[in-house]
Amino acid sequence: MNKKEVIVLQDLLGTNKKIAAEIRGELERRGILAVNLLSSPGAGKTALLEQIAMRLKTRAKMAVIEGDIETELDAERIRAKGVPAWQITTGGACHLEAKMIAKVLPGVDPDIDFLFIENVGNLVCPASYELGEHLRCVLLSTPEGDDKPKKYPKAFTTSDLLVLTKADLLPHLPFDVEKAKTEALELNPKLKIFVTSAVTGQGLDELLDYFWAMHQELQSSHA
Ligand SMILES: Nc1nc2c(ncn2[C@@H]2O[C@H](COP(=O)(O)OP(=O)(O)OP(=O)(O)O)[C@@H](O)[C@H]2O)c(=O)[nH]1
Ligand SMILES: [Mg+2]
Repeated sequence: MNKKEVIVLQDLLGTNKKIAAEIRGELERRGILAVNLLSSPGAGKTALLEQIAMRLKTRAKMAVIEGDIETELDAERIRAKGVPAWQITTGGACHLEAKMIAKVLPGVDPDIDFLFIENVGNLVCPASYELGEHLRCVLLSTPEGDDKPKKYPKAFTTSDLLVLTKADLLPHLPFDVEKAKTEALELNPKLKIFVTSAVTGQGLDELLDYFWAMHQELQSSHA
């Protein structure tokens, strides 16, 4: 990257950060906790959101913003669970940016408790763009391999939570949960780690309790 390109990128990221801060402020005024989910394609972001939608229904209100390069498929999956969902199609871009969220936000019910944002499937670019989230959650699925934290560090160093997904497949895979946890924590000692399965439901209640506690904390700090 030459000097001019570096300056353009810095400007872009600076503008993005500013818009993200405005979004965060607006969500806090509304008492909404925002969670940005990022992972490689197919790690199970939408499957996790479907499970969250089914479990959260009785105790809270949520909405989802879906990011994909093409199609409305993920938003349709979420709507099928009775949860409002907005689809952003980037038409080629490998990540969501804060200005895309800002466009959708006026249409989102101001009385929800949680806004989940599913980023475009990519373990690299989404890590550089804040979207106004309070929690960034990186997913790593067991078929991807336990070496991914070391190979794609930024997604792990910038996240608050690591969700190891597809735990039901562990008996069939050489994925070492302790190794993945240890190496992720070496990169980011503050990571909260959950081991989950959208098939068996493993770890989902613990994850939801954590989201709920963070929502309560947000509400009490902005009361
Ligand atoms: N065995 C198993 N399969 C899962 C689990 N979670 C998701 N899957 C499967 O993994 C595939 C991808 O899941 P998605 O939820 O679409 O993944 P995604 O991260 O949203 O994918 P993109 O939006 O394309 O990036 C689907 O076939 C799911 O059924 C799980 O916990 N266990
Ligand atoms: Mg998806």
